[in-house]
Amino acid sequence: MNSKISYDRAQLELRAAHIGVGAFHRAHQQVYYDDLARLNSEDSKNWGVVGINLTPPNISELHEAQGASYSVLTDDGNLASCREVGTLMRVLDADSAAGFDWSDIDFATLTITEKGYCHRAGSTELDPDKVSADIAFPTNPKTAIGYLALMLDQRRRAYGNPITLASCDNVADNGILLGSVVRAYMEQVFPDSLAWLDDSVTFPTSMVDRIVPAMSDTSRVKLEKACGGKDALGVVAEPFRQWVMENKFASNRPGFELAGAQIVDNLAPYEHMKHRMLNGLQSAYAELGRLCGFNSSDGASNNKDLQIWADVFLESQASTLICPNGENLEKYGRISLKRLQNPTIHHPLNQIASDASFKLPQRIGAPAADLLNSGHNAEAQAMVIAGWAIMAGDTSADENGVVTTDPMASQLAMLRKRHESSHSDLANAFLALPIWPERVREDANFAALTTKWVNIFSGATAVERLAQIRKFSKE
Ligand code: NAI
Ligand code: CS2
Repeated sequence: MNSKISYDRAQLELRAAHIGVGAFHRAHQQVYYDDLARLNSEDSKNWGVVGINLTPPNISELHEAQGASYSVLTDDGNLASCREVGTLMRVLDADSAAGFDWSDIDFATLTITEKGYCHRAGSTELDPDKVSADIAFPTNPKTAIGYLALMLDQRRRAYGNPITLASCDNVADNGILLGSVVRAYMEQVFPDSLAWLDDSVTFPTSMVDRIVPAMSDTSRVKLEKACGGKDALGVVAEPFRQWVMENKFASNRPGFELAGAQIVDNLAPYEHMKHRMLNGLQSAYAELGRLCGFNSSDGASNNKDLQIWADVFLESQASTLICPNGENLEKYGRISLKRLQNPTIHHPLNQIASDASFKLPQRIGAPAADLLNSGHNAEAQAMVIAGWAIMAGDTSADENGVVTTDPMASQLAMLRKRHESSHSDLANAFLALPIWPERVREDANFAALTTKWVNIFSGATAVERLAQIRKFSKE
């Protein structure tokens, strides 16, 4: 099926913005905007979006050259469906974004990656070292936080009208985080705008979900063949998508609920469910799957031993959750595993393992702390951390050239080298990183279990590791 743009794009008005026009944005938020335009409903049909990329790649000219539209191919192994998206009206790079007039923008989203918030991993605190250059030269910001603060102070406040800034990144409490780092930055650089900021800008938290692996040459060929032509911005994604947004808006906003999004007062249960079940399993397979010789999510999740382990892991993760309204955690876990088994979404484990220092705190550390606090041993979580300790900082490429990157990569590689002779020291060194909840860092039994699995995994073959994982799952 190939669904072309059916609405009059001349009706679109540049009323929304997005920072971080990556694969996920093009396959997720932008599809909701396009759905609204197709619905042609009076109060939401004309939301057009300006995209801003503050870091490479610069896709502005590509976007313009292909007529400001692109395709999204969704495929679940049974049905492939292609749709054109036309609501991304312009894309600006950092230089052109500096001069962009935000006066007509009511609503903005961000997907700038877990490390784009200039915060301390595992917290919502601004890390001053990561914004020191912007603090020194505030009118020439290089970070998203510096860019937003300058826009709010020098453009938005001047017009006085409120704005909603919604993070859509996979970080814990993403709206609280964005509000915290923007306010901490403005306290130092634009203190006279703080009262206006508190009155006129909101930062709702979102849970966003759709598996959108980085495009490869193979997926690009598949998309262009299925969608009928050259498309440098097209993306391949799974059919599943979900967007749950906190009901906290300062300004006019698109009626995303008309396109199936959920607007809720209590977002946390939805975020924790997704971060700990779907994302938690992805990260668990990124660590354990690679140790057992797999390089993709579907490869690991189709292995019988790792499926049986997933049941144990997901049950322990689910036991730390409050079930969100309308959800069933046991069913959500089954669907999560099924989604990862989708053979058409080749999701490299090295990509999922990237930025683990910013991902594992909410996916593994937080549930482990909750389990320990409720008297459980959190051994499945200890296994994932042990796997990370053995491989963190390893930048070797997989068979498709995909490498794992992490802002802490050199520090982690040094820890591994320094402690390669002692499994206990390696486990304790990783558990001492300031990214984990205190309960995890200080629990002697959890440290002993992490050491146990570092010892089991180190030096063992993939087959031996799988046998040990199978044994654990059956205990
Ligand atoms: P991508 O690599 O295609 O795009 C990354 C985007 O982030 C680019 O537009 C880049 O300009 C921007 N960016 C990167 N580092 C930045 C920084 N330090 N400051 C400002 N902007 C920066 O990645 P993709 O797939 O679009 O994912 C982006 C984020 O979306 C993820 O990190 C995650 O938080 C979130 N997400 C991704 C999902 C996926 O399946 N790919 C699903 C759910 C959420
Ligand atoms: C993945 C996520 O790379 C990763 O960190 O776990 O991008 C995951 O695919 C999405 O959160 C799914 O919504």
